[in-house]
Amino acid sequence: MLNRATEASNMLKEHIENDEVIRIISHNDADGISAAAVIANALKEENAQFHTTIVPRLKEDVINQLRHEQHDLFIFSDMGSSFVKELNTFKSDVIIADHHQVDGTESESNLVHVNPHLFEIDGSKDLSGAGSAYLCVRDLDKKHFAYFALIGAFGDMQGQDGFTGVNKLILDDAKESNLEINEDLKIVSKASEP
Ligand SMILES: [Mn+2]
Repeated sequence: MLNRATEASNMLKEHIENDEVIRIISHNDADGISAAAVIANALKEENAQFHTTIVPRLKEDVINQLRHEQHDLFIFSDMGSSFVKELNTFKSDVIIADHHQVDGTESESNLVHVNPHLFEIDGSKDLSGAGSAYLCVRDLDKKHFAYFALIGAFGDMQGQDGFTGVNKLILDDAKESNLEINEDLKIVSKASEP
């Protein structure tokens, strides 16, 4: 999983060095917005340009619209794993950083697919979309943005009884970057989402 994320980091690095506008598409929930935030903040820190769009769900018409945009790298976060077949046909590079179910489609060489399900990791409890997105920038010396991944995970109702799996690794990154941990009110719960 971490090796796959490193492949994504390397792809990202190459496009940052080429000074391109990197295209980010993400989901409109807490996890998806946190996923876009971690990538956008990482890019901003690298003085890279980016264009982010938040969509309620990825549909074929959205993909077909994006296909005609002149970008060399598209990043789909907290979505995209069920559209590998369509995204394989993009002429540009593509990174998918998702945690939803995968359909078994193999990725073409221009597509890096980061998803816990590909590595038998539970994407409903051990890694969120924001977590997958974080792993894609982690190698760019971005451990101080680990908190976005935890916000995403929590928004996705993961870590209700403590973070486990890859989320735990991310929590350790956050602690390493001096994140303070306090007992406080839960902002979301499985029973209700005030
Ligand atoms: Mn999610």
